[in-house]
Amino acid sequence: MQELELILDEALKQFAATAQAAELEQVKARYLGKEGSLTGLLKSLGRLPAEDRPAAGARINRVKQTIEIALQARRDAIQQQALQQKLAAEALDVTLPGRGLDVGGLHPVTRVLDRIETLFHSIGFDVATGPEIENDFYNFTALNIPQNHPARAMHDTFYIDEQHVLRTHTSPIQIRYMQAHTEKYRSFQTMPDIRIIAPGRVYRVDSDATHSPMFHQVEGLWIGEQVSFANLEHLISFFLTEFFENKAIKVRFRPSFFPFTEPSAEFDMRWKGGWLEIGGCGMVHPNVLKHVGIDSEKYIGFAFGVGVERLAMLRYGVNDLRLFFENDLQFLKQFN
Ligand code: 2NL
Repeated sequence: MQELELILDEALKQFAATAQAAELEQVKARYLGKEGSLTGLLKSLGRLPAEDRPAAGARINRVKQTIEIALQARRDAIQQQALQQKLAAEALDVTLPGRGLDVGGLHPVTRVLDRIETLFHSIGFDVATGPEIENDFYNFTALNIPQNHPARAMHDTFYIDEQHVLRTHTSPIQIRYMQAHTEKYRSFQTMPDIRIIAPGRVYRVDSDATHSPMFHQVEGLWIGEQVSFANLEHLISFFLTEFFENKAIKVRFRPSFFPFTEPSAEFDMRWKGGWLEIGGCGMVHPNVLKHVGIDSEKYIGFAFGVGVERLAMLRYGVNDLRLFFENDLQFLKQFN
C-alpha cells in the first residue's frame, strides 16, 4: 500500500509546518477527520477480500497511531513555544533599580518666610495673616494714603472692582490686627503691646527683571507706651544679623517718606563694598493709629517692611528674581 506511506509522509510534513494550534487542528482534520484521507482508507476496507482485511486494517491503524502521536507531539511543541514567547515578553528583571519616589521640597521663598517667622516668634512677635483681596479702607485709607496718591492709580494696583484691590502690601493685616486688639482690650482702658509680623503675598502692576506682579512681603509692627526709633533701629539690626547669621553686618538708616510713618526711613545693609537697600520703616503715623481707634497721645510705635524675594536672593546668591516664579525644578531642587 504505497498510498498509506504517502499519507503518513505528507501528514508529518504538514504537522511540522504549522505554527499555531488552530492551524494544526485544521491540518489534522485532513487525515483523521470524517472526510480525512486515512478515515477514507479505513472505510474502503470493506471492498477488500475478507482474507486481506485484517492485515490491511492493522497497517492502517499503525499509521493512524503514528500520525496521532506526531500530532500530539506537535501540539505540545506549539504550546511550549507559545509559553516561552509569553514568558519572554513578560520577563521581569528583578535586579533593576527601583523607580523611586521624588521627595518634595520647600520653595526658597517659603524657606525664607519660615526662617523670618521663627526668628520673630522667638522674640515675642505674633505671626498674623489676612486676606489677599482687600477693600479700599484697609489697603489705602487706614494707612493715611490720600485719595489722589499714585499708589491708588489703576496702573499701579490690580482692582477687583471700585472698592476692592489685590493688596499692594501686607499693612492691611496689621490694620486689622490693631483694630481687633484695640477692641479686645477696650473695657480694660489699657492694652498690652502689639508685636506682630505680617508675612504674605502682595500684588502690584509691575513686571521686569527686578519686579514681579506677585511678590512677598514681611511687615513688622510694635505698638506700646514706650516704643522708640532706637528700639526700631536695634530690632532691624538684630533681625539682619540673625537672618544672615553674620554678627559683622552693618546697617544704615536714610531719611525717607511714607504716608503711613512719620518720621520715615529706608535701611540699607553693607554688602560687597557698597550699600544695598533692604526695606523701609518709621514711626507709625498718628493718623493710622486714629483710623484703628488707638489713642495716639498714649500709644506710639514703629513699623517696617521688607521684600522677601530680595532677602532670598541675598541669602541664596540668586541673581534673577524671575527664577523664583518659573517653577523650574532644576532650580528649585537646589534649595532642599
Ligand atoms: C518697604 C516699606 C514699610 C510700613 C512698611 C506700616 C504698616 C502700618 C503702619 C505703618 Cl500698619 N507702617 N508699614 C512702614 C514703613 C515702610 O515698607 O520698602 N517695604 C518693602
